Amino acid sequence: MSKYKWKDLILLTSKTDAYSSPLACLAHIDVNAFFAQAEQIRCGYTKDDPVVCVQWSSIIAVSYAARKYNIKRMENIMEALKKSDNKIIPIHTAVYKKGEDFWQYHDGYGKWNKDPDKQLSPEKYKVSLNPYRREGRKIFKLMKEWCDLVEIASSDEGFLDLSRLVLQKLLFDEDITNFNDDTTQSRTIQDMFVNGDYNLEDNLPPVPKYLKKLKYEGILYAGDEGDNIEDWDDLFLCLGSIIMSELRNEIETTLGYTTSCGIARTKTVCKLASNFKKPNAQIIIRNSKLELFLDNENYEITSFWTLGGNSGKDIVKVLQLPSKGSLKYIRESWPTSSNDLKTYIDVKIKETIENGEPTDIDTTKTAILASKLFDLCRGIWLTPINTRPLVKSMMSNKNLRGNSCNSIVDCIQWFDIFSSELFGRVEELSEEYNKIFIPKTVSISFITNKSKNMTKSTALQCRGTKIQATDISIATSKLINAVYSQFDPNDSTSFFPLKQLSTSISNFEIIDNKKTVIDMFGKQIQKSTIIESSSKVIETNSDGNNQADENTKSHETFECDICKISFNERKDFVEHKDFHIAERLSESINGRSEDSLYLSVGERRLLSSSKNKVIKKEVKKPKKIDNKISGSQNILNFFKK
Ligand code: DCP
Ligand code: CA
Repeated sequence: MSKYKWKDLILLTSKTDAYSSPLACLAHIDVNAFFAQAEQIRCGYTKDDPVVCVQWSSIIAVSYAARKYNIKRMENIMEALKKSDNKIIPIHTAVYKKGEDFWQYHDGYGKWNKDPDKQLSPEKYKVSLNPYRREGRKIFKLMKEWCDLVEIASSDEGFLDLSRLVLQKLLFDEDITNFNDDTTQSRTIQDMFVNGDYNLEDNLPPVPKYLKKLKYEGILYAGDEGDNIEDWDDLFLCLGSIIMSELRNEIETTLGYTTSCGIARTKTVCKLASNFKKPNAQIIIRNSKLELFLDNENYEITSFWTLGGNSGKDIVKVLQLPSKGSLKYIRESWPTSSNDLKTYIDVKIKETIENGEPTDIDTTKTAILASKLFDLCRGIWLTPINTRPLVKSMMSNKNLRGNSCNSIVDCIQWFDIFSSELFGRVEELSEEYNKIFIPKTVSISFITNKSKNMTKSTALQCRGTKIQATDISIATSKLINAVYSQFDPNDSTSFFPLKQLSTSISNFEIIDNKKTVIDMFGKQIQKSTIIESSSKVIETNSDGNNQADENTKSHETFECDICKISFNERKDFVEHKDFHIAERLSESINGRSEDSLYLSVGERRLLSSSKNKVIKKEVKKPKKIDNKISGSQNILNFFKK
């Protein structure tokens, strides 16, 4: 007889509960050196070419071929080139150019290029990660075509619940069912399942001999010479390894990416296992080898991704766990249940607080913590696979250097980029869910020259059936204009140059003709409140205090501070302001002269000192370049490829 019951097997059919079955088969998959591989594939290099992906002067992803030169992430590209005797191949990320609303690659350009015009300075450009998001989406799309439950954990990592796939393979895959050459097995598990001939509390029959002959794909951790399939949990992990090998092969043959993968019963162990051997490998951890894996590979409490930060360190300190062998220590000190561990945690927290030491451990949740630690150190902490949570907000940000944002026009030029980027991301979201997403709120945040953090938000007006980049850029331009107009015009240096600037959109309305939002996202969605069209300024002082201030108090009359005309009706005044904004936007595109109404003090001084020189910008003409993108419309077409 198997030690598992029919109910454990039947649980695998449930998308929501399969993770809690001892027969669950999960996987974690991680793309190797993701950004570097994306560039290697895009530029037609091979896996043996030592490609590195560069952002300004830092290396942000290192291919495995380049790792042979002992190159590390965040290393300076010039030093890395020297270290590798110019063997590594640097490729800069795609960039937006200030004043243009599309990203493109400038291959060959970067810090290492001797021509100063080809060095891609952060003052004039903004990095675009769109190409990696696009590649990531292609990879996840393949995963989702195979598997009914995929959690996108980051841009290049995902968890898969293979439980239904393995069950299906066992019951219906002819390669497996016809594998039966054991005629003494008259009542196979397949027949019993199909005929409903079982009781949930009954133990499963033993794994038939013919199935025990199946071979794992990949590296079986601590695999034995002989019998590696003792019970149904092993068999399911073995079937899972066959499925993941096929899926990873398909990712590599169709998209070009190598991946690393971990296959086990729980997400935490899958994640450790996929990291165990890189690149291009998969590791299977049987339930019977979980503790061996954790102990022999020297994992600690802080090795788990949920405890990798300060919370893990806090636990080790407060519970006075050994810095090495913490998992074995917990297992051996509290062998039977988590209750004693909870008592110990409570005592230690009390001592810590009495000693006046800070701790972030929640004293009201020590039972949950004890149970988590008890299970984690045995490799059986169960966590569900969640489909991606509904996005709440999106941000596009730029850390500004020098004088790269020294006027309202500069702000508008950066806002154009942010708007185009955010528009692209809203489109991606719409494509992913096949719904229309309309952000209802837009905010700008910035840090002034005097290090003042400010955020200002407003309702986002969508003038068509879906949001457009210009809706966002107009709203953000209005916002910055409103804030700037409140600053003392004689003290423009306290405002410009800005040190940081960003746009965020949030409060998404989701439009679907057939389904309600609740149908689509269940409890994840909160009833959205649509913000009134009044603007709200939240200023953060250097001491961190927030001061909220409604800037739309009612007045009897409204006066335009640009042309000094008065209005009795607020709506007429707003319309009039919109006219100025439109005019200002037009100037930002077509150039402006000294007599413009919209010059800051600094700009006016600059223009008059340069003897009526007109700041002239070329009218935007999207360029079309190989594998490069031009214009938001084309970005869309590119995504649809
Ligand atoms: N990334 C980044 N800055 C960081 C971490 C990551 O820009 N501090 C980007 C570049 C990476 C990608 O995210 O290519 C994925 O991050 P990973 O941590 O998965 O690292 P890699 O995929 O590059 O390498 P590995 O093969 O070790 O997973
Ligand atoms: Ca990775």
